[in-house]
Amino acid sequence: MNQYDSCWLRYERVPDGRLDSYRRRCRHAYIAEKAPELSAVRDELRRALPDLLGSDPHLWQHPPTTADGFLAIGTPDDMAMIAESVPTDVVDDLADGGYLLKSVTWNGQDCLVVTASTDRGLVYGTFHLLRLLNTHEPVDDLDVREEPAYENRLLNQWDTPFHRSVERGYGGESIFDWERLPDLRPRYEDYARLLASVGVNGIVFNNVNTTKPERASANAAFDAFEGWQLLESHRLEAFTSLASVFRRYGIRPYLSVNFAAPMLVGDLDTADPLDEEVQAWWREKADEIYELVPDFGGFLVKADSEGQPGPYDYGRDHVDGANAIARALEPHGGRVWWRAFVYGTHEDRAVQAYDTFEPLDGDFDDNVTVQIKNGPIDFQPREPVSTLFGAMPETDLGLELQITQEYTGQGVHATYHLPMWEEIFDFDTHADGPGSPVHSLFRDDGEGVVGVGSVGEDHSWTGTYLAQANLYAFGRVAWDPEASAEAVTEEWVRQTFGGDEEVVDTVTRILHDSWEACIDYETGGLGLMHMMHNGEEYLENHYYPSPEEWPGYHGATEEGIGVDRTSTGSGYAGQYRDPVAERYESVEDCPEELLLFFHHLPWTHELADGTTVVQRLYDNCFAGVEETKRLRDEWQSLEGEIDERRFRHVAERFEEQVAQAERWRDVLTDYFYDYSSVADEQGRVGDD
Ligand code: GCW
Repeated sequence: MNQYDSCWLRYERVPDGRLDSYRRRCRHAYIAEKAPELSAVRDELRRALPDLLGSDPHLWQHPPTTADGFLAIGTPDDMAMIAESVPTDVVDDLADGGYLLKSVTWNGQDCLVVTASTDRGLVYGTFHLLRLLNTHEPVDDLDVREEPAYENRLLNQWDTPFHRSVERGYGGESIFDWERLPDLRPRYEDYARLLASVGVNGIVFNNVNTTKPERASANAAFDAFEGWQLLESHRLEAFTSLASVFRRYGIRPYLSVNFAAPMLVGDLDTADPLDEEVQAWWREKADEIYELVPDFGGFLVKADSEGQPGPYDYGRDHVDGANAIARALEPHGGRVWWRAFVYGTHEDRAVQAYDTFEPLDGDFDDNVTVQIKNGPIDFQPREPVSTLFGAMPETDLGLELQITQEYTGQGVHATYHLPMWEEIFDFDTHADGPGSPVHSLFRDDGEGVVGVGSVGEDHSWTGTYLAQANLYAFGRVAWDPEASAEAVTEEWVRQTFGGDEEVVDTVTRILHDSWEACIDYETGGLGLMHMMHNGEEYLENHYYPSPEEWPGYHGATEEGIGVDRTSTGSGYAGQYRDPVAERYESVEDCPEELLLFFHHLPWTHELADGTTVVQRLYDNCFAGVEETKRLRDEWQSLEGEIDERRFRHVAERFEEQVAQAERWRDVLTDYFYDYSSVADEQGRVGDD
C-alpha cells in the first residue's frame, strides 16, 4: 500500500471505447531530449501510460517509423516534425507556460502534438493531455491553446523547518525533512507533480513566520520557528537539493526570510535597511544563493506583522525595507514578495493595510510585489475583498488566498473554497471604471496569485481527502480565474473518484454547497467575523466557537450587532472606489451577506424580506447545520461506490463536522439571544 494518496494523478485504466484512439496516438512518444523538464515529462508518461492504456509506452528520440501514430512533445525549435505540424508563430506568441495540444496527421500517421515556447509549458501541456485521458475525453480532434492568466502562481508553505510543524496545516507534519536534506524523499517529487499538474510555478518552502514572535501565542507551533536559519550558508546545500526536484517541473524555489537576518544569520548589530553594511549583507547573501540556485525566485517577507521584525524597528517604512532587499535580488532577476498583512495600531484592523500601503504606491522598486490577503481581516469564511486591489496602480500586487482551511473547518469540515474564490475574482472593484473585476488585476509581469498550502505527511496529504479539491482548484483558478467553477470541480472529481456519473454529480454538488453551509453555522451569515477562537485545550491549533473572544470583532450590544465601518464609524467602506463605497455605506444597498461587517444595526432591524436581523442569524445558523446534515447524507449515499478507505475517512469527518456545526450553532444562537433577549420565532432559541 502506498504511504500516501496519489490524489488526482491516479491514472486508472481507461474504458474500452477510448482505448484504441488513445493507444494509437499515445503509445509511442517522441520527446525532445534536452531540458530537465523533459526528463520529468518522460517520467510522467512512464508512470501514467501503462496504467491508463494497459501497456508500456515506447519512448523515441526521433519520429517513430513503425507506428500508426504517436505523441510528439517538444518546442518547434527542438523538433522539425513539430515545426512542420503547427503554426510556429502561434507557439512563439505564447506566454511562458502556455502550450498547444493538437491532433495532426503527419506522414500519414495520427499524431498528437504537445508544444510550447518554454519547457515549463511542455510540462503543463503533458499534464493537460493526461487529464484528458484520465477523464476519458476525446483526443482525435484536439486543438487546445492555453496560457496562464498570471505570470506568478505561487504556493506559500507555512512549514516550519526542522520542527516539521505546519502552521495552520491539518494534514500532518511537514513533508519537508530539512534534517535529512540534501537527501531527497520521493514525496517531494510527487508534490512537485501535483503542483505542476495544475500549473503552479513557484514555491516558498518555509513559513512566513521565521522567528518566534514576542507575544505569547496560543499556538504551540509558534514555539519552534527557526525558518531564518535556512539562510545560513551551511544549510543552502539542503535548499539547493530541494530546488533541483521542483525545477524539473518548472517550479521556481523561494524562501521566506527574516527581516533581521543580517543580525540573526549574519553578525551585524543592525538590520536597518538604509545601513550600507546591511545592504551589502543582503547582496552577498543573494549572490551566494544564486551561485547555487540560478533560478531562485526570491524572498517572501512578513515584516512588522504579528511580532516579526521589520523596518519600523529602525524608524523606516515598508518601502525602505522591501527595496533594500529587492536591490540585492535585482541583478539576478529575483523578486521580493512583501506581505501587506499588518494590523494592531488601528482600532478597526480592516482599515490598516490600505492606510499603510496605499500612500506608498509608486515607491516600491520594480522587483517588489506587495502580497495582499483576499480580504481586509484574515481569511474569514466570507469577507469583502481587500480595498487595496486596484488601489496601487504603480505597484506590482499579489493576491494571497488560503488553500488550507484555517477558518473553514480545518482538517475536518468539507469546505470547498473555489466558490469563495470565484466570488472574489468576479468582484467588480471599479478600479478602472465599471468592469474591473478582481480577476482583471494582477496581470502585469511580477504580479500573480499566491495560495497558502495545505499539505502534510498524512495519507490524504490534506487532513481530509475532500480538501485535496482546494489545492487542485487553487492551481486551476490561478491559471484561469474565469474558468467555470463547475467544470474545474467536475474535472477534479473525475480524476479523483473515477467517471461514475452519480459519484461525479454527488461529489460535485457536495463541494459546491459546502461553503455557504459553513458560513451559516460558523457566523450566522450576515458578515460577522471571527466567531471562533483558537483553542488549544480542545484540539491543538483548532478553532471553535468561543464568545469570550468575539466582542471586539462584531460589536454586539443589548441594542444591536455589527460594526460600523461607514463614514460614521471606522471609515473602512470609504476606502473602496464609488459606487462600491456608496453601496457599502448604505444599509439598504449593502449586500445582506456583508451587512453586519459594514453596519451596526438594531437586532430587530428588518431586512429586505421583512425578517429581523436576529431572526436571520438564528435561521442561518440552523440552516447551516441542516445543510451539513444533508451533505453528510449525500456522502453516505456513495457507500460502495468509491473505495472503502476514502469513503470511511470522509464519512467519519462528516459526522464530526455535523457535531461541530451543531455546537457552533448552539453557542452562536445562545449568544445572540443573551444580548438581544429576542426569542426565535420558531422556538428553537430562548428560555425553556
Ligand atoms: O491568520 C493568521 C494566522 C497565522 C498566520 C498569519 C499570517 C503565518 O492565524 O497563523 O501566520 O495569519 O498570515 O501571517
